[in-house]
Amino acid sequence: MRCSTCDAPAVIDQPYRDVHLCAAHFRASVEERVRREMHRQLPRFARGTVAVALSGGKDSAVALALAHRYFHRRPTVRVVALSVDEGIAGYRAGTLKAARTLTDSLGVEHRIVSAQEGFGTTIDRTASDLPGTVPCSFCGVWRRQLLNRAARGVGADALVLGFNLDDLAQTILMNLVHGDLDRLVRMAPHRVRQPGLVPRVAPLARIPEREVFLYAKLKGIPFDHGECPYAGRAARNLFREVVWQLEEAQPGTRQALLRTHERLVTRFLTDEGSATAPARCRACGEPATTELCRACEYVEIARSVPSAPEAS
Ligand code: Q46
Ligand code: ZN
Ligand code: ZN
Repeated sequence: MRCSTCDAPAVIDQPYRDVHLCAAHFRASVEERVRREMHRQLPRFARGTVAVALSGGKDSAVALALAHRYFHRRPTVRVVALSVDEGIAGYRAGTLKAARTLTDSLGVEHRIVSAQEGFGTTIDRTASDLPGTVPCSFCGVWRRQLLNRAARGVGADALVLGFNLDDLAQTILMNLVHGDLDRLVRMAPHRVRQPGLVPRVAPLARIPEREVFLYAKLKGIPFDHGECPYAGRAARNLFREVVWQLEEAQPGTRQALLRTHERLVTRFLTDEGSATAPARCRACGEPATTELCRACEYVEIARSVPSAPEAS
């Protein structure tokens, strides 16, 4: 296969655009899509702090590398990487190490916050105390809140997330299937400011997962290949499979889901004036749509069962 632009050997095909690209044109196409997306989601951002959520996996590593590339010529913009240690043995230590390798190589400030400090427990402990539950439900909610607090703590004006096109297409489909319009409107990337929430941007929104992986490989961006031991239990797996099958049968499905979402949000904002403004949680003061935020609700559930003694 040859590059559709310059005839050099192709390294990837993009069936949704019906083209093949060589390494140089592929890298340029990723960088240009991310640059445009960053500009669209953070218009005229020339001064302030941008936090980047960095797990140490490929997506967040590429998001940080490209955010650094985008902002590094603007000395008035500070980029800070934020990592969350949820307490997952055999997994998180490796990803945090990769995260540190990347921040050191870029010269980016790096802070780590933990579920233990924030919520007094870990995902491992919760998974063993509540064997019938899906650890990812707790993990996702707690991580979101820890990142929001940490981003506020460093005075961030925006929080960059490594969500790629596949992630977003899956989330959109999940929320549609669950009929959860509120969550559909509130999901990142954020179009309106919500009190107490650092606006989340997703510069990889137009980049399919396999292209993020290839870009990281071609650029030699360090990331950890490990898989979380709880990943097999995630509710998202079904939607990953469904989106993948739809994309195979009908290239461009993921982009179509993204466009549908953008139009729905536009329509919703026009009709309602603004996105649902969250109130504050009565326990922790973080933004919440109910009296008690979901992070605190999960802390109460986790505390309601006596913890098994720690293995030594
Ligand atoms: S870390 Fe947490 Fe993921 Fe592990 S427990 Fe699930 S959500 S799979 S990104
Ligand atoms: Zn080419
Ligand atoms: Zn709360």
